[in-house]
Amino acid sequence: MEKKILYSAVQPSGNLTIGNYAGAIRNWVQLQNENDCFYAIANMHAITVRQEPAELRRHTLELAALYIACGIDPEKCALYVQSQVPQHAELMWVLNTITYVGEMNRMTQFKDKSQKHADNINMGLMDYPVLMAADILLYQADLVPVGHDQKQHVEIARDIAIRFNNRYGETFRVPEPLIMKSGAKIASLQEPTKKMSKSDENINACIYMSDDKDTVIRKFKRAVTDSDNEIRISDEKPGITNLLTIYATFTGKTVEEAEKEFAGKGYGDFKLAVGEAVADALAPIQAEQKKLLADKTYLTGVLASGAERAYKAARKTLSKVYRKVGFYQGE
Ligand code: AQP
Repeated sequence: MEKKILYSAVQPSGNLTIGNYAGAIRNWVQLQNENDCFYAIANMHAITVRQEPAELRRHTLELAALYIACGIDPEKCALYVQSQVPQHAELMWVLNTITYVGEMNRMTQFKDKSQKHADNINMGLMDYPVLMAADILLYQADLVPVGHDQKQHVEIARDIAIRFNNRYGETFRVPEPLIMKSGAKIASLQEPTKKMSKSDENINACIYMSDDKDTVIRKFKRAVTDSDNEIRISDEKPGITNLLTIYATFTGKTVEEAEKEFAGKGYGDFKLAVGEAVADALAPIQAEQKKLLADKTYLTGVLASGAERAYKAARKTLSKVYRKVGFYQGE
């Protein structure tokens, strides 16, 4: 069977949360064995909100090390930094010309981020989904493994691909989102109806991939739940449902199994068990990331060869696009 092409990315816009891990990176590891995968560090997306340059550079390398520490094998896939492959920006420009302002205005993330960063509603923030469409379409991706929050952006990438193909002739493969059953939606520990987000100002709302055991356990102890003391999955119990989801994600059990395991137990014991399961899963990842970060030569080499591999694939698609739209490309 022919291998599928997969594209996915995470922004180096802060310390990663267990939401990014559960919704994205964890799944990439299994997927790399049967597919042709492009896994990027989306630093061009990250600057749509203000970043401290030195921090952005640091977060970029930390994220590369984290990908590998989580089990991404740079021999099996292209692991690279988005800005090192110029075709992302070049294709975005072309796609901008077939995307409507009204469509971008309606995007949930744009609306959320505009509220959150009211003093910096820049063109890039609005154009974020077009850059993401370019990311995906450049590699002719079949599948885009994402968390639930990014589904709308993959859908707009599909619309843009179909529109381009209709206008200029068959050019892009139309991608599908790949949303896993478990862990696709990890909520904030403080406001469990909102998603856990690495840019949340309340550090108690998130478990960061870098949190030590004491911190993890303390944050889970403080997690917002409710007062009825019943551990079960329910829309009326978003806090408890979220903790059950997290526990299931980090132990490899189903949420139903988790629910059974804690039936009749108290919230205190339950929160402690969730904290321990998460901290125990994070410890070896953190140790491996630290080891990798100490070897900058290795990391730089991995990113350079990843960029080269991505560049080759991206150049092919961009050249086809330029031909279709009538751009002069020399002889
Ligand atoms: N809470 C979450 N639950 C499940 N999946 C999640 N993802 C993010 N948060 C959750 C998935 O992580 C991948 C990378 O996300 P991103 O860094 O590109 O941007 P994001 O979705 O905007 O993530 P954050 O953490 O909320 O970042 P900031 O705060 O910088 O905007 C995606 O696959 C996403 O679905």
